[in-house]
Amino acid sequence: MRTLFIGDVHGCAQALSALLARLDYDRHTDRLYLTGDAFSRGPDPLGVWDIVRATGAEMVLGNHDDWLIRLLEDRLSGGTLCLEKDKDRDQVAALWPVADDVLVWLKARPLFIDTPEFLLVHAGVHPKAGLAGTDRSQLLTIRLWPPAKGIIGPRWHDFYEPADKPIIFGHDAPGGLVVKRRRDGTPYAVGLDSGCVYGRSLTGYVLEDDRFVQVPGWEDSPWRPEAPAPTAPAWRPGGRPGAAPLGAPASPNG
Ligand SMILES: [Mn+2]
Repeated sequence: MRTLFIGDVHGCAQALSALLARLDYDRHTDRLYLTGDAFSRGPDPLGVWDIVRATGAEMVLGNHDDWLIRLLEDRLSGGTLCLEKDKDRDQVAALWPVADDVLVWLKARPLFIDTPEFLLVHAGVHPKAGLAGTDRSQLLTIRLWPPAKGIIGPRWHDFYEPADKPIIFGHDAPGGLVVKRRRDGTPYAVGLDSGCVYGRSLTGYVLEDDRFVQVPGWEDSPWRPEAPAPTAPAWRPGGRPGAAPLGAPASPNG
């Protein structure tokens, strides 16, 4: 039994499909977890939904998923909220044939998944107070620490004390891939949003093997990166023998 994590897919069904193939994903022997923000912004949210159903993937709720719940509820009750922005309108239109099912599924997504082997959240946790001291908004959107708006500055995980199990998260495409390790080399914080929808890459992580696998993101992405290239994260390819990422771009944020 393997435990697989995949970063923010954002409607990039083709990349998700390619990554599952690269991971040799097998529904019967693998547990699959997504970091949230599955559908929005990208070219094929309906294709992502098909893959979610086919794989039985688990997922924590992301801030875009939270907003999608509002959009779908509004539209299903005759509202026009989704018409205000192109990306919202397109996403709801693509998912409309399965809107009822998607809504039921999204509303059942937890804010965190806490197991003996890992803690999975979308954005992060309060670095001092831990999960118990983290509110809903922080679980969905935290990036910087001390808390601030924007995308430039130290991250919450820069102040996070290693726990007995790794915390896995997404949400921070500007920050890119994050791997923080203890002195013995084992990871205690793993950030998997490598900017798939911005044309960078989609990242998977195999917990038992401490192995990263990447595939190219949305090639025709019209979205510019949210920020200039950030400083390199604590990226250590080959932290263990055989742990080198497959298909990693020349730059961890590339
Ligand atoms: Mn997010």
